[in-house]
Amino acid sequence: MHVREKPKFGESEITPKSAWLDRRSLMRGAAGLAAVGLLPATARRASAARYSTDAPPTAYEYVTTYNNFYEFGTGKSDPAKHAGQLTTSPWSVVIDGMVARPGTYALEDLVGPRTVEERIYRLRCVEGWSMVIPWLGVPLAGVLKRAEPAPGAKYVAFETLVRPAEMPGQSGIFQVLDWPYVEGLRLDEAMHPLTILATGLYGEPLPNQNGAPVRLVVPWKYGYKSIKSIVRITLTEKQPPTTWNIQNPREYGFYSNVNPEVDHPRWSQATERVIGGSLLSPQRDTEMFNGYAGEVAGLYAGMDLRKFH
Ligand SMILES: Nc1nc2c(c(=O)[nH]1)N[C@H]1C(S)=C(S)[C@@H](COP(=O)(O)O)O[C@H]1N2
Ligand SMILES: [Mo]
Repeated sequence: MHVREKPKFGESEITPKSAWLDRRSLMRGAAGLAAVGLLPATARRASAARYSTDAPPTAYEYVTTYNNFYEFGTGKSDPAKHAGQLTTSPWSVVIDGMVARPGTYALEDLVGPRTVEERIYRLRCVEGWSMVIPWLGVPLAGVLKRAEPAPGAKYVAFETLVRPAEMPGQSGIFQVLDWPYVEGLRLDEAMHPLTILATGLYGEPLPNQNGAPVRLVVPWKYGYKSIKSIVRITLTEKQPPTTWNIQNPREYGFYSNVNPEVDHPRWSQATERVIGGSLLSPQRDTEMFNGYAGEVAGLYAGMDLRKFH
């Protein structure tokens, strides 16, 4: 089950936009990250802004120390403590299954430098908290198109790295999940322009605890759909298995769309605790599809969202 920990944060810790814009340009100047293609091309900003929330981003410190990454333990602070040991370079991703051009792609070939955009998305965890994160990434659609999905392909399956030597949560007696961590989307969800493969946040490469070097971000779904440290993407005809659904099918469905009207069997999903938010109003109302109903509700026209939760 998802372990619901009470956040231990005290004071309000939302970063004013001006402050992180400064921080970002500092980092850009400093590290020459643009050269390795991890920073957004200015020309892409405009299209990226169309999808981004204008809510203030959560402080970098919270984004990178309050994480779920069970390969490194079930505690929120475990990933920040243990993920540093993960080797993330070189990294390649296998794209296979129902595609005309299957293969093993070096990360640099998968995520071309000029296509990286910044998207500010709220990550809404099924446990009832949320953060706003300035991601860097590329639309998944472009990556899939280059592999040329076959006409019969209907779903996309994703797989995380298995490397117990560097992922302490993958061995021992306290494991709650089966490895590899797996996720899936319907092909039309995967091709939606909101869906990205993220390679960075706050203007820098992804910290390991956030899923380095490449993770999925699907902003209208609960956080657990955003699979980290991806090594395989497989196009399939049948709906693929997904980790939390395997673990507890009653509590976690395939779709996992953020929906304030459909409660988790053990708690309400109507509101969420804003990590680092004001102590006076720590909760906000959860929005249908995490605020993207206008963009994605059409994907589910005619479906019973209680049944297909
Ligand atoms: N491989 C893998 N991916 C994962 C998880 C995990 O345990 N393993 N946890 C998920 C959950 S429950 C959430 S809420 C998000 C958290 O992302 P963040 O730590 O970058 O905020 O990652 C998701 N992706
Ligand atoms: Mo989550």
